[in-house]
Formats: sequence, structure tokens, C-alpha cells
Amino acid sequence: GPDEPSKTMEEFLFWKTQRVPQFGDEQTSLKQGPIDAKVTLADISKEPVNLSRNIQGFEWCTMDSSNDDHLEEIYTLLNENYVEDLSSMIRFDYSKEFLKWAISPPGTKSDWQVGIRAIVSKKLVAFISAVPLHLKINTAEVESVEINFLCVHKKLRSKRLAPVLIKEISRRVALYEIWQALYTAGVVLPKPIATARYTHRPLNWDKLHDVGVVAVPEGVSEETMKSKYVVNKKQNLKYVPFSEEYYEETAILFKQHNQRYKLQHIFKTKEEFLHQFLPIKNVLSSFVTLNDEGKVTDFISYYILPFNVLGEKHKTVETLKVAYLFHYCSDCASTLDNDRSLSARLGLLIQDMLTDAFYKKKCDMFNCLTTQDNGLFIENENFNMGSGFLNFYLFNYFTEKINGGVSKITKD
Ligand code: NHW
Repeated sequence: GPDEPSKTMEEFLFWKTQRVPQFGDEQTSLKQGPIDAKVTLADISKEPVNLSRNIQGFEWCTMDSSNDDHLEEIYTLLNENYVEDLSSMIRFDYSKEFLKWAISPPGTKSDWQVGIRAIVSKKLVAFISAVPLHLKINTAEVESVEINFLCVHKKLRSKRLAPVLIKEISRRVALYEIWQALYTAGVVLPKPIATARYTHRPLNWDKLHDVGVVAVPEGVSEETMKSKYVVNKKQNLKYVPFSEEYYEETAILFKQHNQRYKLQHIFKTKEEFLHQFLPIKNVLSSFVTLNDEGKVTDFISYYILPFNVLGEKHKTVETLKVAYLFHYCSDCASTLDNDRSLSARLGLLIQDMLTDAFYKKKCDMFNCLTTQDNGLFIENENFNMGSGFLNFYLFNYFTEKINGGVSKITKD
């Protein structure tokens, strides 16, 4: 299955030493909670992890995404070395504005953007980041961090720098007495607490076909495919961009709706909520729908990620713009027949987001995961199951596998 490891637990030379659930410990009677609850600040080194055992001529640095030069360096490292699709056809091209939004939410600590530089040239060759995260796992609230944007320059791969970066960020997080983390990855590591699949809804069929990320199935005409993916010109519902004035109502709705899920991101302050959900040009689109009395009935958002098209063949098309469904909530989620009314409402909301993404934001594709209640519309709205999976992990925390019921979204 998609969450099966490609090697034995013994072969995870790094991960078998870490406070994470191990493959093969299914039989243990661990209860939900920290794997090691005894570690204290006194156990944490005040010195950075030793780098020179792995590579010579490099040093740790602390990056600051509010510094434009630093942001440019992080952007360039990721742009050239971050995640590619399986056949190296496309690579993420997170914009600078996106990165800034993702790695500096309220409460971020100044030493949680960690880099490695060449001592002489000062070139940035590796990166990892942490941001604060209030998690709710079943009924427990867990103060944690989210780890993302782990990246090692292509020329420095397989030198065990990833474990060194992970140990260093763990140390820097622990200095604030935070002992749990959430992270997601396409690769299977010990041991996923949930696995979701990517689904893709073509918007600009011609362009996607040209790049080669969609294909016409045998025996089907290109016209048939194109007509299948036509996007409505007109929206079903009335929207206003989400703004501060809708905060109170939306936050209440959000909290109610999210009770449906077992793994969720909780927003404790207005500042946190607004940071995640206020629209940002070319990065985040977010809307509320209002009823006749002007009351907020739904909230929906998606973020935009550009991709670089790799390879000589596609000189004419350089980037793809992909929309990713982000958080949403609806007052339908608390009605009696909630699945049925939520399903109908989500259908309308999603169609409208396709319209906005395609006609207004010029996106080429709309992606969503099989998380939240997305199963209610994926098929009807022509989202196709993709080849990629996203595994969810918790560091130093044990919980039963969560099948369905994930609403936490990481920005990848
Ligand atoms: S997932 C995206 C990760 N980034 C990329 O895929 C970018 C392109 N690839 C690279 O830059 C989202 C390199 O290939 C990387 C590995 C850096 C991935 N997560 O240095 P070595 C995130 O950012 C293990 C965790 O020689 P490399 C989430 C691998 O299994 N571990 O490999 C990040 C092996 O360990 P093993 C990963 O190719 C979450 C070891 O690394 C991994 O040169 C981080 C090999 O290292 C991955 N994505 O560099 C965890 N990929 O046990 C946070 C490989 O098998 C944990 N590995 O021997 C929490 C910490 C905070 C706690 C606080 C309480």
C-alpha cells in the first residue's frame, strides 16, 4: 500500500534512533500521548549539532525571512533543489511571498529558520524551518511545531545532512520546551499516522496536455477530454473576500465545523487566524458567503503554487500555476443530515473556486487532498486520483492511525 515502507525498520539508520513510532510495534499497548515524556530542558545541548563530521567547510546559520536578502536565498535554494514530481517533469516554485507567509506566522521564534552555508562563499546549501502549531489530536490539545521546507542542495545529497538538520531543528525547538512536531512527506518514514492522496482537477487542459502532465486515454478524443473539464463561467454563490470584519463569525463557524475531524490545526488568537486566512495576492484566495441577513454561512480558501516545467522539450511553457484547496467551513456541517447538505454545499463552493482559480487567477490545475470532507465532491467535480500520496507524521507522540478525519493542511 501507499504507506508501506520500502525498507525494514533496521535500515532506517536515522529514524530508528528517534522518538517516533517504529514499523513493527503495532502490537504494543502504547496509549495516545508523548512517546518520551521525561525529557527536560536540562537534557538539551546549548551547542549546535556538529556539522564537520558530515561535511567540511560549512557552518550553521539562522535565516530571517523578513530580511529580503535572506528570503531571496531561501527562495533560490528551494527553487533549484526542492521537491520534484516522480518523473522530474515539474518542480515546486514557491514564490517569495508564499514562503514568507508559510514560515513566519505569529509566534515564530527567530532561530527556527535554520540554514547551512559554505564558510568561504557564504552560499546557502541547506534549510529547514519550524513554525508554532496548536494541534488537536482526537480530544487532546498538543502544543507543537510544524516542520517544513527541509532541503539539501543537489550536490550535497546522501551525506546524511538531513538527519543533522532534523537534530538541529529539534534542539532549537526543544529549547522552547516544545517536544512534539507534525510534518508531512511524500516518502514513507516510520511511521505515518495518516495517509492522504493528491487529486487533480485540470482547468487549462490544453496547457497541461502540452506540458505532458495530463494524457488523453486510449479510445477517447481530445475534444471529449476538453469538454469534460470545462469550467463554469458564472459562480453559483455570492462571495466576498475574507477580511477582518468577518473574523468573529468565521472563527466560530470554523471551530464548529472542525469538530468533525480527528487531527486539526487550532487557531487560538485572532492574529493567528488572520495570518492564515487573509487573502494575499498570488498566494492565498479566501472568501466568505453571506446569507440575506448578511450572516457568514461558509468560508473557503485555496493557495497558489507555481511549478517550474523542467526539461528542454517544454521551452514554450515555463511555469504552471496550481491551486491547492486549503481550509473551509460551512454551517451545513452542523445540520442534522450534515453529510447530505454538506455534500451539496461543498459541490457549489468547489465549482465556484474552480471558476475563480481559472478565470480570475489564471490557474492551470486545481489540486486537493483526500483530507477533510473532500471525498464528498472529488468524483462529482472531476478531480482525478493522482500518483502522489502525502503521509502525516508526529514526532514524539503516539496515536492510533487516523483514517479519514484529517483537516490539518501543510503547505505542500
Ligand atoms: S517533505 C519535503 C522534503 N524535501 C524534499 O524532498 C526536497 C528535495 N530533497 C532533498 O532536499 C516536507 C533531500 O533529498 C532531503 C534528504 C533533504 C529530503 N523527511 O541527508 P541524507 C518537509 O520538509 C531521511 C524526513 O543522506 P538526502 C518535512 C532518510 O529516510 N526524513 O539524504 C521534513 C534517511 O534516514 P534513514 C527524510 O537525500 C520533516 C536520511 O533522511 C526525508 O541528502 C523532517 C537520509 O539523509 C524527509 N522528507 O536529503 C522531520 N527524506 O533513517 C522533522 C529523507 O532512512 C521531525 N529522509 O537512514 C521533527 C523535528 C522537530 C521536533 C521538535 C519537537
